[in-house]
Amino acid sequence: MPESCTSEFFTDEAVAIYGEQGFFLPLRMFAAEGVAELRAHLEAAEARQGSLTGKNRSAKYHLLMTWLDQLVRHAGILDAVEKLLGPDILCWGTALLIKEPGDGTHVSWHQDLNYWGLDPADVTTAWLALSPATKETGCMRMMAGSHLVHYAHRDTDDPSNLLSRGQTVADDLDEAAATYIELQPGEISLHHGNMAHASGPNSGSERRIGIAIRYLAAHVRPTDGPDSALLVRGQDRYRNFEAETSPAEDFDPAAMAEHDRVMALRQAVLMAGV
Ligand SMILES: O=C(O)CCC(=O)C(=O)O
Repeated sequence: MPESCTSEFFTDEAVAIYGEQGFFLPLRMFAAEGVAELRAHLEAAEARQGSLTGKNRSAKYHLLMTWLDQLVRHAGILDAVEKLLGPDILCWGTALLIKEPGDGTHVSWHQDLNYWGLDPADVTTAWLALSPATKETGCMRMMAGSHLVHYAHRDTDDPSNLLSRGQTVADDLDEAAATYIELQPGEISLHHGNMAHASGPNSGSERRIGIAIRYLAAHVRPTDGPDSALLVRGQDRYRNFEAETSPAEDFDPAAMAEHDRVMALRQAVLMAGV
């Protein structure tokens, strides 16, 4: 795992900004060599398995690949997350969010906690850019302050929407007020689980590669049936989630069997109420 940069850190002022707007960016985590190393791991996995992206944004690939397991435990990322969630932290999911140039994929306006079955809302996503995330390549857009509001959602049927059920905010949003979450390779943004966010298609000429890591404070509870998570820092005194285990090797048979089992739990949660 590459060294993290120590030149920038998540200051108390930055934490206050996160509290007000529900997101914060950028935090530089990796220098160019670190990004190249992570991207090489990801592209080797794609060469082996085929596309790893698609609609399953909670796919938990960190339970299958050792480099991703190390990334979700990365001290620099966890130091920032700890300032938001406290010392006891679970990783609930990872998603490889890749948009190929011109593939038309996008993400409609949504709030993650509307359908993740988690309470209370002490949930944050660290989104790491491994290529430029810009307006052109389809970076995320966020509505400052929307983490304090609950919007009604409806499901839509759009195959190019990366959300599993095309979940979309049903209320009118003032899209002109949205902030573009532009990131350079090696930078992360952090966003609250209730943040209203979306992203447009990639009209650039290079891949837009993001890795989203979903973190929970250990006191969060699953509300829609049994669920599982991986302890990545501190202690789990609550045991609200079945404990997940890290892979011994990439795609080893035990890890694949465990992944199948916990993804069945997850699928039931994500489809609850459909
Ligand atoms: O990567 C994107 O464009 C959207 C990501 C997203 O919706 C999320 O991380 O919650």
